[in-house]
Amino acid sequence: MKKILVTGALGQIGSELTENLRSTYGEDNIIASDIRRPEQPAGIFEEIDVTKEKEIYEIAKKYNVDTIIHLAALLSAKAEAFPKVAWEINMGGLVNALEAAKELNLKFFTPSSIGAFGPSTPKDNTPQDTLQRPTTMYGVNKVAGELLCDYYYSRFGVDTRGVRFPGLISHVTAPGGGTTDYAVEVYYEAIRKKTYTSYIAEGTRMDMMYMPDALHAIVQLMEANPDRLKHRNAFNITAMSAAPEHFAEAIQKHIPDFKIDYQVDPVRQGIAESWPDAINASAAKEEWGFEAAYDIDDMTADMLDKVREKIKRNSA
Ligand code: AKB
Repeated sequence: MKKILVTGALGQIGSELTENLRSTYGEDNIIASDIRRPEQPAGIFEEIDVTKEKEIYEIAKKYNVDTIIHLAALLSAKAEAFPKVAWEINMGGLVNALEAAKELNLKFFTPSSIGAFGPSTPKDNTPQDTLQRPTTMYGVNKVAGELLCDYYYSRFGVDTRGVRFPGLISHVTAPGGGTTDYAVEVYYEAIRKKTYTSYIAEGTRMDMMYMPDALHAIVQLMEANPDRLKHRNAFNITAMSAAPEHFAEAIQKHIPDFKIDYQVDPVRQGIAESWPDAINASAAKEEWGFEAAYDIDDMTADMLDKVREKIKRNSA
């Protein structure tokens, strides 16, 4: 990768990835884009509505990029609330981005998710290649997206790559509209109130990952030797399998009087129960050396420090 266009650059992954890529590949080589302009743009920024057929193509051409990292999408709970909009953004945006990559001969990354699995998928040690019959609009989009990326590779030779992200945890930009968002909220509430009411039930395990590992995985996969990639798209990756009480236990090591209670949201609980408990990431390890650096304790120590500093800064 030398010159990269990032869509959805103001989102949870995009905001950190853009900074990370700028420090690795150079400020002038990263074109951030989103549907709205940031309040304080830093570096090159372009407004792109991914659902408009030619907008991605035109900006990619204008800057002569060699790679698109396509992140613009609605997350699972939002997609369930607005299924038709989710189809338009998640699928319409993806096909427009892939078309741009095809026309301009670009490398291409887009994330899939553990949401691409469904209730009939094996729940534990979920294999890389397995049954995928998701029951959410987000899941339908993700499976179709995985297949579409495979198709653009085999039919048109576009160098498409991607991972299935678990829930991502970060202290920089809040996620919005996801099922796993509780795993970010819990840290803010632990610092602010020493208590958190979880909308996901006790005992509900899902795969999770700290954002630095997610960013590293994107770059590592994009720079991987293509000859070693048997799967290319939708690699299972994970750092931990955790339920709300595991976050509480990790937080209590730093804030002993922290308490968690539960007020379950049936929609997000239903989505969570349709996803795997713990996926198997061996294909990503074998084909491009994926490895997560943070477990739940390392992540919790760092999150609590960073969130505490942030809250102090914002209230100063
Ligand atoms: C969500 O909860 O929708 C996302 C995901 C796991 O894809 N964080």
